[in-house]
Amino acid sequence: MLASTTHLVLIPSYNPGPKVYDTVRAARRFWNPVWVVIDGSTDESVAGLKAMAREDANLRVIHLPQNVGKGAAVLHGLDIAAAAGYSYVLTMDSDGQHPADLIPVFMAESIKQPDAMILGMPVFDASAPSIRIKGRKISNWWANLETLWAGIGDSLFGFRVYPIAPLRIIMRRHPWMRRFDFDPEAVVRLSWRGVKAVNIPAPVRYFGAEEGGVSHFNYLRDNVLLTWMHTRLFLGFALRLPLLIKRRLAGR
Ligand SMILES: Nc1nc2c(ncn2[C@@H]2O[C@H](COP(=O)(O)OP(=O)(O)O)[C@@H](O)[C@H]2O)c(=O)[nH]1
Ligand SMILES: [Mg+2]
Repeated sequence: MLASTTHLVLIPSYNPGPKVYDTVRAARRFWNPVWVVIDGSTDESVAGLKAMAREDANLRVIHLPQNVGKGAAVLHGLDIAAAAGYSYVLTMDSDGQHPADLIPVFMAESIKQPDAMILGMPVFDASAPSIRIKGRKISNWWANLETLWAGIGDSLFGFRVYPIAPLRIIMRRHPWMRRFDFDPEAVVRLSWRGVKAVNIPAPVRYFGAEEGGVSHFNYLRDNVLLTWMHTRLFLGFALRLPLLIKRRLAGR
């Protein structure tokens, strides 16, 4: 597969467990190039991923020695991608939960609609913990209110194509968005900047520990973080309300 010069796959990875190798291999099968940002992992994936990159010129592994959080790890990748001339990244998790086979579909949509962000709409199977689905509904409700129902299908799903330039501007201005609060804050703020959301259904899987599933979601810590994030966004929403109403009335 010829390397894209505009779109790359960016995988933030923090102690991802054994599924990381298949995940990266699958991403490479469906896209070229693929970059992994190792976010201060302390497991064997550091050596394992570096070994994979030595065998594959189209897989780049960027190693952050300290854990900085998902948002900060993605931003690190965005800065390097922008310097290398890329305009879009498809972000996906390193733990096998996201459907690598849909990468070409999401990328094609982004190429067709270059002003849009392409968002995965999670299709859950029976493996999804109901508490996570409920929490998601709350975050989605807030994100839709904060954007006056501008079309965000899912606020939290990390399988999506972001335009790099506006996202870097937003992240430089907003020092939060560095951890688990990255994905929802990114879509809401991009929507405020006029970036349209295109939603595409994408299956998501939750693996049990016995299948090699790993999650670093901490129910209390991350829900506090998400609540604080929506409080910030709600204040931003109140300030932008006249603009958002004007846009809605103009049908944009
Ligand atoms: N939770 C967490 N994930 C990180 C961090 N840095 C990078 N990630 C990556 O972000 C993705 C989502 O994290 P995960 O723990 O799987 O969250 P979940 O899928 O919502 O349960 C994975 O690819 C992680 O490897 C970090 O500091 N914390
Ligand atoms: Mg996960």
